[in-house]
Amino acid sequence: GQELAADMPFNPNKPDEYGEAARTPQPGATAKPASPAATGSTSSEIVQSDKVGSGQPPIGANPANDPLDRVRVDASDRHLTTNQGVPVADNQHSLKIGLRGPTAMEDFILREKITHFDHERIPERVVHARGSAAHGFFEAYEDLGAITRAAPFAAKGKRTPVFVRFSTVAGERGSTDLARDVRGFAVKFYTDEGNWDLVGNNIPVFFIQDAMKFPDLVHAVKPEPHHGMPQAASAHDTFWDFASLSPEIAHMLMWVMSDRAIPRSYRTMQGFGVHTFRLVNAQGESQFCKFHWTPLAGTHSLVWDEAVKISGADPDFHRRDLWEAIEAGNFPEWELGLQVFTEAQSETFGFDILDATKLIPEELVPVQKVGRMVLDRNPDNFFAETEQVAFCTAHIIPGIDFSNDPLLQGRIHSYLDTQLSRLGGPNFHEIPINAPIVQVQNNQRDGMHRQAIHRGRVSYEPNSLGGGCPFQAGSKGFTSFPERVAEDKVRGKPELFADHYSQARLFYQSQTPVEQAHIANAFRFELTRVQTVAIRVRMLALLANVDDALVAKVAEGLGLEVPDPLPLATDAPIPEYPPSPSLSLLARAGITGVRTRRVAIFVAPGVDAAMVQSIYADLVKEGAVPRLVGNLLGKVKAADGAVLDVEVSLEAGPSVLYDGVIVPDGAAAVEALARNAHAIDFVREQYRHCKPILVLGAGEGLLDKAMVPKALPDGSADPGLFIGNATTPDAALDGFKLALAGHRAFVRETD
Ligand code: HDD
Repeated sequence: GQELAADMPFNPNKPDEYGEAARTPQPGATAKPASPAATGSTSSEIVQSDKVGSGQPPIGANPANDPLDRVRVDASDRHLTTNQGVPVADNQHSLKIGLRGPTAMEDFILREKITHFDHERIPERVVHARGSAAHGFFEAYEDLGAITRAAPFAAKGKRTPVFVRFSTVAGERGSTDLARDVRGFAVKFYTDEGNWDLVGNNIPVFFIQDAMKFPDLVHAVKPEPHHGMPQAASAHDTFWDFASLSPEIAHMLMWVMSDRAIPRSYRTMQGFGVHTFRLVNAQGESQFCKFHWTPLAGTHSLVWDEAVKISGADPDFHRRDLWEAIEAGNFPEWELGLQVFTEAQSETFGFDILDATKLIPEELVPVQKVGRMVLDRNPDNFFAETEQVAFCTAHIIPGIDFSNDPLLQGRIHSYLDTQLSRLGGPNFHEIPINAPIVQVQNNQRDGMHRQAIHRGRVSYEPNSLGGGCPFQAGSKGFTSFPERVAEDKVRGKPELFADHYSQARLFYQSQTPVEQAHIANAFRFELTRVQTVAIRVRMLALLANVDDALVAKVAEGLGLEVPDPLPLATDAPIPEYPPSPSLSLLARAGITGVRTRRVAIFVAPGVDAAMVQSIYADLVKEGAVPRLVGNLLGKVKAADGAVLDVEVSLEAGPSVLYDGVIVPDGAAAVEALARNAHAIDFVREQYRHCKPILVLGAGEGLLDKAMVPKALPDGSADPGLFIGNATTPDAALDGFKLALAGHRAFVRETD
């Protein structure tokens, strides 16, 4: 097993962290990672910038990383020092007056170490506290100069460095990755015209329409304030109390109760900028735009029972998955799509494009693919990069502008404001992960933790003593789109914002029956956890405006009658939409093949070693991640006398951590496995969670022991179950791989 595992690819951008190189001390206190060109990295193409301020940093290559080299610290082969650089002889014993006496006040080494430790936490993000991030690049497919002057789209093939952080919303920093929740999808583009942050989610709409309500929403979903429960869960009274009193939430609830809220991986989620933004070209002409990220790996999710169990088996499941995929050289990739439309077009839509609870169906405005994003390097340090990165919706660049979406307008304030307390002051832009790759020059001065050493006596404008510098960039600089506005100052919202249900209905009715069933089950589960019956009833009254079949199913699940629907907030005509297949997760298969799918191959004494080795090698060749799973760690003697290493024990690697299972031939092995409840549970759960199962020769016996049905209830063949004989396993293996690529056989679902 270990020999085969050594064949696995590794991240060529980090050669120092593997094998012999990892044990060889680096020269110098600050080690420069080997350049991508030297390591043969696939992302090493250097594209020279052609925009304002160009000529300075080359764009491309394992981007964003070179500017960070100046702060990367490597202590290999170096002695210990204090923070003042004083060599330390002993930092394991405090300074005492006699070995059994009191500690001396003068022990500055002890005091520095403890003081630093006492202050090493910063406040967690008020939302999206738990996240994982990676470096990579964005590459434009074409020059979009006709519609935007934004730097990343300036030329075909141009690469712009990015840092991307994925997150859950409600849970605290140490909570599980597997909560039913929206996932954050925040992208920082380090462009040659400054940083652009596209701070989106994996769902294209939002819970509320106005930033004014955001604190209410977050207070409702976070743990209840009297006892601090539940952690990372919306299934409690305060959330559903708020939801049932906020009909504008209806559309978002459909998405959050769908499998979108329990992704299989960050690598298999779509991302969305949510709001309508503006694109502005060099002539100052503007169109509206929605941003879409589509994963090449397809859109795949977990099933709820599985998510609950992974929370116990590996609460870092998504973090680990992202990390391991990048380390293994399976760089996750998304395509960026734009929905571009004019103001005149938007007036025909029948909904308001400033309403963040509405999406623009792809049938109405097609998504135009304009580039791809590849994540090819893990951070070196979680705190310095992933924790300290500060995304702000206010960070836009020439060529991109805001719309008047009142949710977006409030966000423009909130993100900058929150960094002041989270990162401790107004100089957070100087923290290396937040620093733009272009030079920053202005007359802002001082403040906590200032790093820059500004030269000269001029820190004001206008000035003559500094020759008028830094001078304004004029037409090359950011210019707000001069939208004409002449209105009364009022608190309120436009009439079209009051249609809360037509797009909720569109989403639900665009789902496949399997997905619809999962949505109904999720409502049932969440509302079952709610203790106040009146809240359950009010939620049903809300759902009664969405879809009759849905509300009937949820009501039945709760043992309640369907109540009268909530009164509508508008009698204006409501748009009717034909179903939009692009809203279904199952509609986006993505790349076919088994790349990055995790497969457990059961081994126990007496297993057919040749079969195991050949299947293992075959799966590795196709980019899958096979693991030899057995009763205990250690050596296993195969039927032919060969010895295999068990890589993971059944106890440490339960079914929910694998996308498929293979039980090879070997009567004695199957007998040994059948005596272990973990093995029986494993096979049963693979079956229950609709995952592909391959049994070969005597391996079939484990299905019998686990009482797994070998056909569907109507007698037809189970499309995810493959039973092959020991001598010619190839056809069954091929079928298994095809099913693994398709992910799940939902026809057998019984939950
Ligand atoms: Fe927000 C963080 C996404 C509405 C206020 N938000 C945050 C992050 C993401 C989003 C991905 C984490 C960024 C990271 O990884 O560091 N938020 C959204 C989306 C929204 C949205 C897609 C609606 C379309 N957010 C929203 C509103 C407000 C905020 C309406 C306030 C008025 N969001 C914040 C915040 C956070 C944040 C409090 C917490 C930590 C941070 O900003 O840096 O400012």
